[in-house]
Amino acid sequence: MFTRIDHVGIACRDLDAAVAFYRRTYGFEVTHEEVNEEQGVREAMLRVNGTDDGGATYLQLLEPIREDSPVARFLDRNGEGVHHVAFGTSDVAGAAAAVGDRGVRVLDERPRHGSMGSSIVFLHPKDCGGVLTELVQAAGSDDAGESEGTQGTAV
Ligand code: CMX
Ligand code: CO
Repeated sequence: MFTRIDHVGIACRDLDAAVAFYRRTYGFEVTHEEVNEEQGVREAMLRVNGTDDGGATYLQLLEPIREDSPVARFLDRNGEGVHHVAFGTSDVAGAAAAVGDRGVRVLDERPRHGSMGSSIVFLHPKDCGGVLTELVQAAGSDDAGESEGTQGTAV
């Protein structure tokens, strides 16, 4: 059902400073930057491995764009640090339904828009041993296609 760690999400106060740290310390480069209004973040994706087949792994650096966003609340409570882990799947709707059937609260009724055209769903951290968990279907790796697609059922 899950094929890889898609990314680790890291909350930061200053995205440009965080990007500079990861570049200078590890040599990671930004492959994508965007503002996701719905999620309330400005974000950068830094590719850690080199595959181009939808199976890559990233660090996702997250800076809040408004005070009432999940990342802003996280920073207030915890300061900067690891915010979530994201597992990759080729069918995010099917995977979310399967995990939901196992008693984990799925926070998104239907997949939402994520980084780089992906489709994403979050799971409640209190049902995941304290780890905010995201399920990700990369763009183009689909059984199900766009965010609202549900025809893929293979999990
Ligand atoms: N990791 C682990 N636990 C977390 C957490 C996190 N990132 N964020 C909140 N919690 C915990 C809190 O510590 C709190 O625990 P206690 O009740 O023991 O104090 C509990 O969850 C509720 O926290 P809260 O601050 O009252 O609740 P929020 O209103 O912040 O909601 C959550 C928490 C997970 C439902 C919300 O953050 C959410 O919906 N997240 C999903 C969306 C998201 O995070 N988007 C940004 C990333 C976008 C992307 O990756 O593309
Ligand atoms: Co994420």
